[in-house]
Amino acid sequence: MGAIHRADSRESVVARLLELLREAHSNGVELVVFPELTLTTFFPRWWIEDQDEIDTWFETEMPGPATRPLFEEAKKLGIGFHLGYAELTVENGATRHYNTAIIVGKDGNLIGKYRKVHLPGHAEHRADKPFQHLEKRYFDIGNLGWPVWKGFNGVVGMCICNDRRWPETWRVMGLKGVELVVLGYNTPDSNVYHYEPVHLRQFHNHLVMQSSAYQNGTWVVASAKAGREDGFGLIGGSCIIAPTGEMVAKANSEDDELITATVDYALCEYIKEHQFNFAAHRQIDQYGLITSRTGAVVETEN
Ligand code: CDT
Repeated sequence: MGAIHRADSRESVVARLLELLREAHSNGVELVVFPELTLTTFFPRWWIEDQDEIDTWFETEMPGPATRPLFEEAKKLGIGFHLGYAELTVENGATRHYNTAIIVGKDGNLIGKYRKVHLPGHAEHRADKPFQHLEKRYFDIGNLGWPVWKGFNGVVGMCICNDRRWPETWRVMGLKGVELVVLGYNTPDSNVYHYEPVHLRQFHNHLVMQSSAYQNGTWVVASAKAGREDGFGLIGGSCIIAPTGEMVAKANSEDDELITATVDYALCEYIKEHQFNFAAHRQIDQYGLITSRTGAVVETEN
């Protein structure tokens, strides 16, 4: 997806999604992957004090009035889709805000929902910075783990943006036999904490997804927002990665653009049965620290 500005309405975004959906359908596509927080600008870059105003960036129902046309058209065309959005919900009497994604099947029924676990950025206002990254202020940590579902002739899972940088994300799904991970992302072209050249940000984006695809024997479909939203750049670089770690399709624009690939699940077996045959080679008695310790502690043997 190209840029979505602060003033752009959800209706105008959905009109763009519908165009992509129809183009995808005419290309024989079965599943379309839209980005993280598809329906609005990447609002965590803005400091907002008033909770009522913050809540205007969230969806209280899915589908809602603005998104229903997308669900209806997809069902009519018989095409599935993945959509990231900000979810406002009430759980056990408490209001919750999640960075959420769903997969909808070709029959229009919900296949699954995921809520982002690894929220990046900060919670406080950094007034000295040109933009903010306030996911830790605006969202609660996802509480659904990393489920996988049967769908699109394989085993499908999701993660969202910063989750893709963490090997734990992928290994949990890998241990559940995932064959296709779909994810959306909004990665600013500059780092909010320290200088980093754009080429390095794009390199890290692809590096983590290509290595994770290979290490877990899964296809990856990664859908970015790109271009400059109200002057703030996003790296884009949407791509489709095979279980060998090879990139088989990549966006070459910063606008709305369809890229496609045919997913051959036999390639998952090739990796899962040989190099990353978990049952044959994993040594779980050596991995305890991964779930018992959060931060690194220098702990030498001498
Ligand atoms: N949306 C999102 O998760 N973006 C992060 C940026 C991290 S920099 C604070 C990412 O991993 O791309």
